[in-house]
Amino acid sequence: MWNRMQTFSVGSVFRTLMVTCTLLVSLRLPAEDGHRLWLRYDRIDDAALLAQYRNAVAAVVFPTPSPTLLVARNELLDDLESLLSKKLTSQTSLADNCLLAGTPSTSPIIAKLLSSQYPGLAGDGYLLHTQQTEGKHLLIIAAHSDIGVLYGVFAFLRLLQTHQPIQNLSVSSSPLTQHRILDHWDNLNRTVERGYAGASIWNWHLLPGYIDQRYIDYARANASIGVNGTVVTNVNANSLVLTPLYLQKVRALADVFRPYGIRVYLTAKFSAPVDIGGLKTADPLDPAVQQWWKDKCNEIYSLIPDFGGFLVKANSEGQPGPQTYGRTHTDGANMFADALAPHGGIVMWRAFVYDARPAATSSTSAHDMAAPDRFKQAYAEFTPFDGKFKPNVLIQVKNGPIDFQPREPFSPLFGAMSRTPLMMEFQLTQEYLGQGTHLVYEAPLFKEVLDADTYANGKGSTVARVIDGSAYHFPMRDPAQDVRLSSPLTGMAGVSNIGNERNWTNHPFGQANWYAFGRLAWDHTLSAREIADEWIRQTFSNDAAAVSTIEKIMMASREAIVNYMTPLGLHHIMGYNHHFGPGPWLDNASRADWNPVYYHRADAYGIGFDRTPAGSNALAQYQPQVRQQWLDSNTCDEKFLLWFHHVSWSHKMKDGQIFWNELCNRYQSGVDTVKWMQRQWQSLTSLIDKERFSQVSMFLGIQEKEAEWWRNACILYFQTFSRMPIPAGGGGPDQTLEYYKSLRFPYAPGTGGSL
Ligand code: GCW
Repeated sequence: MWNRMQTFSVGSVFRTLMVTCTLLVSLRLPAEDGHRLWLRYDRIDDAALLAQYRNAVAAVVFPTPSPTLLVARNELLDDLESLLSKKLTSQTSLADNCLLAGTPSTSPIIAKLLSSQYPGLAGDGYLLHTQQTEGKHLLIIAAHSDIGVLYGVFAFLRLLQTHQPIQNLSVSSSPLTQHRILDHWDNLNRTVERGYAGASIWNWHLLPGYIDQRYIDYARANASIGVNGTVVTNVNANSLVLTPLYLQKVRALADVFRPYGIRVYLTAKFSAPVDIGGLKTADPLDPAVQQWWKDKCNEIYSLIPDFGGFLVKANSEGQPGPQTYGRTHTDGANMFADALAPHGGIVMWRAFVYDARPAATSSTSAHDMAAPDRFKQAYAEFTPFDGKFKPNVLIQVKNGPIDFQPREPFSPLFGAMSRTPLMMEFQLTQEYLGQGTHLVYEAPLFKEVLDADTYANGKGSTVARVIDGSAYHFPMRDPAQDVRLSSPLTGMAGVSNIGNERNWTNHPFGQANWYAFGRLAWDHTLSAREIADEWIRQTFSNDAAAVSTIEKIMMASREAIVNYMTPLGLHHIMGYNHHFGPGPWLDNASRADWNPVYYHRADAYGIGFDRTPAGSNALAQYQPQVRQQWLDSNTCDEKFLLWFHHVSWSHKMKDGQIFWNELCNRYQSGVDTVKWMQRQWQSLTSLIDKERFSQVSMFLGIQEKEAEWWRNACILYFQTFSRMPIPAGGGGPDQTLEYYKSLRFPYAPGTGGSL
């Protein structure tokens, strides 16, 4: 060693020093690799505003008797330092223009304020409030709970990052759903089912010894948008995660997340007592099986006292479940509920169930167009059990009846389970929305579902109010008081789009979907536009032209993808298994309801799935007012037309065109919107950092090509039935249908090699 060191020349030492200095300098540059998400906290670039903010926060009083309050204080001080270029420390005595943060137990001023002026502030809600006390101007961030203070800190920082006034604040905000959870479809081998952002961020092999900084960054990002739970494993579950070796790893993650108010949940494979427990059965009514799960829960809680509970996919797509043993969903869910209840855990039991029978023994052969309507199956399986689940069970329902399509009507279950708490499941990862490369802002999709009226308890029983409990437990929330009067279990889940890509989501705009999910789970009354506005300001820039241009792109993007993939109510016509690209011609999957032809039903007469009483009558699963609005093909909202009707190619549309021409025009307009999005983005060259600008430009190029591919392939294929010419005005297909049919993508991402 010594000899080798002796061989260093002065020159090489100098070179090493230079390299080190250059590295240090470049590390200090604001790298825009996207890792910072919406938490950039760059110095306020408006001089007047900067001066105003600096004056407004002259001092900070922030006692920290808990790990969460310590995280909150550090977050506040660090971010203020970078936003304001001003170092603040927490002091003990109040001063003029002082920021005071805490809970009733850390400050008598806060105790008085909460009881006198905000008596209704709920659980983890927060308030931002300014007042004069003993001649001093105070800016108060307060909550009843420590985590509420952290939420308040992030809300305050959001005001600064989005350049809002902070002189006179009287903001209070409480979450409208209790469980705001990211579902990771991450496997223990680090593949991610339907993941398009690299490998899983959980490095199971190195846990528990190695704590990746990203786990902390992840917790912080989630806390900043109010997410308070994470299911770290795939619903297509692996019992191994419940073994002692893996539970130690899960515990390490839980320890990291705890100060950020994030609980860890696991997926429970129904067959675990057999897989890892040495039992002969996993029958939920067998006392030995029940005891096994109770013991397992005791073991988990001894390691992770705030463990959240289990998410279970049972008797769906090959997963075992209670029906494997001749039992019901209630038997299965309630068994877990009993094991978790003593510890305060919950069960999220998925309603994504469309045929318990394995494909091989299914009666639904590949070509059987009379096979049962998959649309109707979750309702049929679950409504008989309404009111029969234990109180700590939530039924987790996907937003639509089929599977996260670009557009679906809301799942009829939302209007049919008045005695069971239902949890929303949205998909953030873009399995059916252009996967890793298409810019699609999903908040308009989420809002369309949340704002839909189920009429389950009269007009105004929107899906959002079913989810937050207020549709049935009215008056649960008094908006004047911002108070929850009663509290059944409520929740919203988003299937994560996060991977180990440096920028988390691969496409920089994927971050917006993660962000929007958290914000809507907290407050579903926010509009998609408001959320886009605040996300853009924090993520890119407060420049007015940048904000308005990016907002226009985002707001147009969801309708664009509907148009170039599945306009007018088409659904499930993508490639088999990997779900990449168009495949409307596919008809040889092992089950009828895995085939695109089963869904679009194109023939010489027309196209679409008749779900009226003349067809499968799935419409009967909706309340009469909803049914009525979709029942007649002449009055049905055209965006859902082919979801419910088989219409002729010359069906008269509301704008006077025949259906075939409208279909072609929609495909074309989807492509046109993508081209427009590209032009808009190009106008931002000088306003966006180089790295993200060129990344998004390249992705938009891919999106344009794929939009054209979808248009060409679908129009050529459907034309074999309509036998009508493609109307003028649209770009024509540049290849034959045979060419499009011949394309294969054996290594398309997201299947984890498991499909
Ligand atoms: O969307 C479909 C996916 C499957 C997924 C399943 C589910 C996790 O294609 O990959 O499995 O739904 O939600 O269970």
